Amino acid sequence: MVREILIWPDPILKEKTRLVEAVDDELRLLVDDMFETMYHAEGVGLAANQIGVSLRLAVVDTSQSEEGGIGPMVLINPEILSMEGSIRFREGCLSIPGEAEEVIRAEKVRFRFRDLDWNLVEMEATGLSAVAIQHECDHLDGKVYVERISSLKRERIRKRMKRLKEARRAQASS
Ligand code: GNR
Ligand code: NI
Repeated sequence: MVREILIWPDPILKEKTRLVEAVDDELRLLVDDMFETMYHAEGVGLAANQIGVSLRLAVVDTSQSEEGGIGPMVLINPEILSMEGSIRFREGCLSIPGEAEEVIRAEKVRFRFRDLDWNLVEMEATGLSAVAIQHECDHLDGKVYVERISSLKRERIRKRMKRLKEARRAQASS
């Protein structure tokens, strides 16, 4: 099922998510919905709290967007172990539709997560994949990329998101 994606700012997006304790059927269904929602929106990643579920869980698939990309991949309780280098990348976010801004990120990350079989997996990523991992881990810590840009740009985006939400509310009630 395609779920509704929360638009920033939203109190749920600001909360730090809680660790996943076990994989059960409910979690597997949630993961299915996250992939369906991400592909429907043509994103390269999606964090659970973007669909209103405050769990440390994300999906990523950069395989169609860059050579040697990663995914489809489920990240349960992901954490970044180390970062290297620097890259300026124009980021978008499904919770901030129609916007994109340059953000400075690490060019290479080493990260760890559990997969659906509860195996502990350690991996390295570079380029877009590294940016996506950092972007999703930010979400799971209650942070979005606009907190890494100038306040002038952020406040401009805040106004546009307010108008977007008002337009959607008007649409929904007509
Ligand atoms: O689809 C997405 N594209 C993207 C582009 C550049 C940097 C990060 C991203 S992640 C984003 C999907 C999303 O909002 N994930 O939380
Ligand atoms: Ni995002």
